[in-house]
Amino acid sequence: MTRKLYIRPIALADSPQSEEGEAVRLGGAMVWASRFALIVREEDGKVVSRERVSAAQMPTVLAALPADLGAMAETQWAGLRKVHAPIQCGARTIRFEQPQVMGILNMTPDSFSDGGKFLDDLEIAAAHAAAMLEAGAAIIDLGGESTRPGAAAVWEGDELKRVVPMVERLAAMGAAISVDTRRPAVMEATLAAGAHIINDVSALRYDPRSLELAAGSGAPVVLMHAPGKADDLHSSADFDDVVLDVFDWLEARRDACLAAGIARERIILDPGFGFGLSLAQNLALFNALPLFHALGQPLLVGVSRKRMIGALSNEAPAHQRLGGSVALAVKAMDAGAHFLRVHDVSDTVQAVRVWRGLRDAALTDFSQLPI
Ligand code: 9MG
Repeated sequence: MTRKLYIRPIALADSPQSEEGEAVRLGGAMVWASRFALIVREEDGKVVSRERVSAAQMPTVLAALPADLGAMAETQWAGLRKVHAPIQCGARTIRFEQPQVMGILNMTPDSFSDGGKFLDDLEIAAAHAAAMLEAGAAIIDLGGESTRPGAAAVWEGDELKRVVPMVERLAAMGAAISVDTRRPAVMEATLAAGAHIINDVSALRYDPRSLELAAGSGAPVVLMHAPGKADDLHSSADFDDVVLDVFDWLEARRDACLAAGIARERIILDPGFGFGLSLAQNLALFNALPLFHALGQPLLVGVSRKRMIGALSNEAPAHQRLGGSVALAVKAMDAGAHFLRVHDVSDTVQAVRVWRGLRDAALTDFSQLPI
């Protein structure tokens, strides 16, 4: 790696009429930014310069950069402002101008929050999925293998038995379905059964066949960062700078997927909160979410009921982390996240609606109305 440049939005606004002058819209979401930090770091990971630049100054500043940084900067500047095309999930169209809620359905005995609740009873699981859809979930994310720290790996045959019948039920309901799996055989069988999206917490690294399978399927893929090897996603990493390292990692995985033939419009990126990160690293990454728009892909955030909330709230157990989950969902929306992966769909959808109402009002000119 030679030296690299990053454009991090640092002043966000709820409308283009920012106090600080011209603002640009991030990732086609209802979020604008008027000021940015241009960060340069050397090959050894050291940050060597940081410069504050306004949206209005950006074209001039970028044009004056040396060639090696200029091209990178132009790509990121375009990525930050990219409006993402909707994705089609069967009859459902998922649009990105407002945050979309992805409801979690774990058909596992051991997931950290809802393990064992749905595994043995398809009817209870189907009723829970139907309730999440009715409450406003745009997508159901179905998993048959727990990704919590220390969870035992599942035999592929068992994973298939857990998820395929449920995919068929969800497809019959007309749901948009993503499947949380690391195994190409599970991806293939669930897509054939009616699933639409692959959500792989190993970012298609666990099995080398996944890249080819995903490319051939034409399905959208969620690539999540995890610092560990693909079979140990929770091992911690030695970061130079957690934010910039995760950015580089996601960029490299995105590029590997593009090289394997996955279309750009089908790639969704996810910083992977809670996977192998300390509390301080999770918080730094969360505060830096707007930077990830520079990768030019829709962003997914999964923090629902995670340990970082317990760590900040007197070790509250997973089922008592609703307040923290909604607080982080709102912060993620403020940062322009396109998808929120959550357990508590109706509470999160209510937060999305209130947030959206505020944003709509910020875009409305009330000056002509009587006081
Ligand atoms: C399966 N799973 C658990 N946590 C997750 C997260 O944060 N993101 C994604 N994409 N999947 C997750």
